[in-house]
Amino acid sequence: MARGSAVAWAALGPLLWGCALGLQGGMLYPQESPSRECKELDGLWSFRADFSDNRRRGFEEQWYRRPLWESGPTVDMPVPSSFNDISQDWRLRHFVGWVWYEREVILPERWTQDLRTRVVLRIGSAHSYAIVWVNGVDTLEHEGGYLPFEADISNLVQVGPLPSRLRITIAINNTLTPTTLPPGTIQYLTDTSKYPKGYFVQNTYFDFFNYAGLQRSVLLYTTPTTYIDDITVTTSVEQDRLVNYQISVKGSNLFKLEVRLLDAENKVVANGTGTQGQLKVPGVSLWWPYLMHERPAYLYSLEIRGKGFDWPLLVKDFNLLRWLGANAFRTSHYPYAEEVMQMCDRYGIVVIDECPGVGLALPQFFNNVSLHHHMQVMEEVVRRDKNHPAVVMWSVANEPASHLESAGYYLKMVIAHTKSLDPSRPVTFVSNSNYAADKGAPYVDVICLNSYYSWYHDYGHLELIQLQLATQFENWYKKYQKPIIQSEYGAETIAGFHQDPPLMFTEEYQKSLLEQYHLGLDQKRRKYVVGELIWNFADFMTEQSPTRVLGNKKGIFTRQRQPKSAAFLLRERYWKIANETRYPHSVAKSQCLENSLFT
Ligand code: GCB
Repeated sequence: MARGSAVAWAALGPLLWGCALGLQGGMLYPQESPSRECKELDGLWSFRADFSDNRRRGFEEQWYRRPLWESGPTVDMPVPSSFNDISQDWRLRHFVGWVWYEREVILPERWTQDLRTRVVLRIGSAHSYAIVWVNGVDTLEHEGGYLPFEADISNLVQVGPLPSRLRITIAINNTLTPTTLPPGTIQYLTDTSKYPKGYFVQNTYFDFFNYAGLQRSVLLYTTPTTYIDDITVTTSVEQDRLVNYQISVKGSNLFKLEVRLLDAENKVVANGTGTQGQLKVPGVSLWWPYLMHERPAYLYSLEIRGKGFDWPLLVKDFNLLRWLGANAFRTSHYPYAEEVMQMCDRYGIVVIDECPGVGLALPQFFNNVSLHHHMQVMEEVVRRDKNHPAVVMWSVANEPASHLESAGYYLKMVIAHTKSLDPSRPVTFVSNSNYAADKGAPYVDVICLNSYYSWYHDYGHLELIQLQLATQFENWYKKYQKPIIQSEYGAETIAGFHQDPPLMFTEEYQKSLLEQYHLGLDQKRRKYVVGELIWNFADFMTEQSPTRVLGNKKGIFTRQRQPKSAAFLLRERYWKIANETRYPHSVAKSQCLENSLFT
């Protein structure tokens, strides 16, 4: 066990215990402009997983001090991507511990010589704990995947006449512990008749594969030394169609800010000056979701100044959403790449923006360290996504064990904190509808419910769905009197499996199950049920288990984005609803579906 503990620490790595809440600075999406240049570092990086018993050889031998190839063999690793699926080595697919990435970059001379230029290293996400060195100097640490982080590295690159060559080394640990988000546990199997010495497994409590690595873009960008660090835009439509802006400038007090609001045709419709103010927009065009207005997704721009992510796949997915007549999804179960959020703004797709609070299944996961970290993560999500018109709600978790006493306080605190970060948007968490004694529901604005009638129980009894669904809705509405979204429902379906009368796992069963749900949803749709999201958009990878056939197959599209029969059923339904409600602006009903872009 002594050895076990050493491995536990190794797998865990250093964690930021007890750091203060409150984020330093903003997290604007890097965009080229007359005053900012970007240099993408996507492409092939050198890579090594630390397979040593304690997983700490990299630290003991200080691999960051010299080029990675000098301390042992490396392989090519594409960035952005998850390291798990790239090689044929099964040990890498299931690896738990530290992996090392390295890339050399040659910087433009101006970046290293011009002291009025700030050089920033930005990592789109690193799942889940990352340490970054630049030329061997410890530069940055970050806890939590799926969100960007960055460091000003000007003082490391502007140190003399010549250092235009940079070596960036990033060590990433994918271990999930009771205090990470999502949480997990490391279990040591000590029966030496069955397991070798020191054998451990990573347990998780959620239903997707724990892909890891540099899954979004890494880039360098510049700003002037006096620069806009953050922008917050809020709008009000009740009175005078006002756009309120607040701009944080760093580096100097000597600056002048001019603010221009441009419409979709690039015509200036309002002007302002200074770090905060209000712009009046006469005859404003509001941002409406797809199918809810003759001109949906109207965007203004305010001028003041990833990718496992894959553009072709992303555009294909948005085309599929349009084809279906869907206009919403939830980022289940973590924030998606920033480029996905931008597409939602442009395509009129409403987003419930969910943080990686998934797998909160055990009582010991609701501890103070986790709470603190969870609040910090919500700050990072809101900081990153607050200015997206497509984001209509924050979701702080998916199916936490919210019937537990300790979960009540925990959820109350995370929800209150999120509301204080952004009072303009509702907050929810997604409940397992079985948790009738839900301790968190009193604090949310909207109740989101997941249920799997005739799937995880009463197998095959499709005839029970309408009754069970009606009972679910009535019980929850009676108790909380809040709008409800059916946030998951669906059936595992292997494309090409057919059976009539329907049997589980066939395309016919998925269709029939959805049909029964739709009959039940239609009973409540005009009352308090304000949205429906099927589970799931496309099949996705999970850990292997007896209930998963090469991953979760509840997609209405395959992983290759081909439709199963249910996709046509949903298409008919969504377009019918769209045609019924087009465009009664006062009624915010959306037909939605869950997404598994997993970028
Ligand atoms: C759920 C979870 C989701 C799973 C789904 C399922 O309730 O929220 O992560 O993938 O059920 O298919 O079992």
